[in-house]
Amino acid sequence: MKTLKKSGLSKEEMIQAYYEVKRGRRLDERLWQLTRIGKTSFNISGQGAEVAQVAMAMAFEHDKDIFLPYYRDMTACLVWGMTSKDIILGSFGKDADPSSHGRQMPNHYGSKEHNIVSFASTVSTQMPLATGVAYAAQLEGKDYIALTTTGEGSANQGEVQEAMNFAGVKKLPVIFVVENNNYAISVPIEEQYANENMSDRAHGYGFEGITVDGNDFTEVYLTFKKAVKDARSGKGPKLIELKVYRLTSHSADDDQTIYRSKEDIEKMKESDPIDVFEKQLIDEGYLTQADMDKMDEEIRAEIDKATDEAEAMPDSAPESLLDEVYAK
Ligand SMILES: Cc1ncc(C[n+]2csc(CCOP(=O)(O)OP(=O)(O)O)c2C)c(N)n1
Ligand SMILES: [Mg+2]
Repeated sequence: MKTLKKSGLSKEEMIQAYYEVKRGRRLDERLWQLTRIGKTSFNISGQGAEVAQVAMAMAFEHDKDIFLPYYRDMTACLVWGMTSKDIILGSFGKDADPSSHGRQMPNHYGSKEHNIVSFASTVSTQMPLATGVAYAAQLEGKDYIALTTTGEGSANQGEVQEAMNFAGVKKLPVIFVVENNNYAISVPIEEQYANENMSDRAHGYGFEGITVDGNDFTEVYLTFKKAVKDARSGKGPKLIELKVYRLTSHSADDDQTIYRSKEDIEKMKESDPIDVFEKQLIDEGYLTQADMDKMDEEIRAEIDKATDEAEAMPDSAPESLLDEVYAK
């Protein structure tokens, strides 16, 4: 594992990275809790991928690059500019939900303000859209790039081939990411694909594919920094496979102990990437345990406040049901 120093990030940036990682975890725990007590209907969780998502998102320019995420990318969306309250408003389906005024499925984000394209539950439909966004950048002669993510199971959808093929042909400024967490709901990777690495597929489209340990903050950050530089300078797309953990069940609607061994789950939880990141931060002198405890308290308070405020907001008026669903 690479040291954090090797990332080239300043101390302030590294502390910010930790804040984002921890905020992602605590917010997800809150969303989970809200489903368990029946206050919200659904959660799908990125627990285990926060370190990779922060390292990935920090390599982009959020005020101009366009993010087309999938449902586990909440932590990356936070780095891109969304707030805890934005996310919770969506979960409660409140009128002030910036994604859709409560019309989208919970945990399906988007923010026009922050260059995040709202996604569908229909897996991988964001991939051809990202190719389209990158094609627009090329046609307009602008230097923004598109980042899009999906899961390793969803990477087998037909439209992923279409998205990558066209992006390769036109050398478009798009970065495709597969967050490989070993499972597509209950189906393990041995039953999903026969190639060794998901990233190997990139060669068939004429661009580079890279597999990275998603628990290695510096490695992920530097890989994306290079991919961003290449895409912005006209060198075309990349496919980056992030090997990550899925610490929770697929979503609030299943129980992973039914299809995953106890040992597998225990082993994964023992090597939680946040624990690894915290150890690195302490060993390399960025933060002390006391600093982290204080930050954690502040994050918990921020999320409590966001939850209370979001819950107290009004629902959308029933007569507005079809507003903003169809274009005028
Ligand atoms: C087109 C389509 N087929 C099936 C589903 C049901 N579905 C939702 S998530 C999922 C598994 C996705 O697994 P993976 O791509 O590995 O992503 P992960 O959830 O593991 O991050 C499936 C089959 C769907 N949403 N869309
Ligand atoms: Mg998966």
